[in-house]
Amino acid sequence: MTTAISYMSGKLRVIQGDITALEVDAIVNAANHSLMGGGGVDGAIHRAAGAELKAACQALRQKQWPDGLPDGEVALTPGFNLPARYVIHAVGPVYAKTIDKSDLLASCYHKSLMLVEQQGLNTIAFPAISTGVYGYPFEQACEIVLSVMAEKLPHSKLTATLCFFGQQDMEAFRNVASRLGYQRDRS
Ligand code: AR6
Repeated sequence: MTTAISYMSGKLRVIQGDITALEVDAIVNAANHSLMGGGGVDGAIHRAAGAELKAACQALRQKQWPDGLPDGEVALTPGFNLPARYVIHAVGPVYAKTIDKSDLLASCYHKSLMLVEQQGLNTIAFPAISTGVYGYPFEQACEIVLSVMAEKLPHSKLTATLCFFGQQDMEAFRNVASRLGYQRDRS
């Protein structure tokens, strides 16, 4: 885990590491429609949370989302064996060159922030949703994330963490933020 860098007067923290290790109120999972787990960060979260997480996701499917969780939608479960109290399962869009799905990716971030606020929570951490198996170009995804955070965080008591798995992703994020004029906080 690297030292965090911060933006937006400390409301947005950016780190490199494993999201399953974070002691925050809620971590966001880059899930799929089925909510039954998968590879990437989804697999890591299910492994670390334990079998109860899958059972909670099955219950969500039965009660609320019988046809699966749609793109851009989010759903809450406990974190079970994770240090995080809750997991927010968000389904990012599969990238397609010819269809603009930026609203669906923004929706994952926006709805996750709304959900933690509704729950009265203060801290939330996100992985880079859709930028792995789902193929969303990393820099485009960073632009979307920054715009949601800049719109939402200044008016909220939340602190959000972006948790990038690789050092290269962390560097790429810093470059995008700098290109778009987001200043790092002075430490
Ligand atoms: N902590 C933080 N970030 C991680 C971790 C981790 N432990 N593991 C991977 N990442 P992906 P998607 C990063 O593929 O593109 C799954 O099978 C990874 O480096 O996990 O939204 C689901 O079930 C990348 O930057 O999610 C879905 O079917 C980011 O997490 C599908 O993949 C997202 O990569 C979702 O694809």
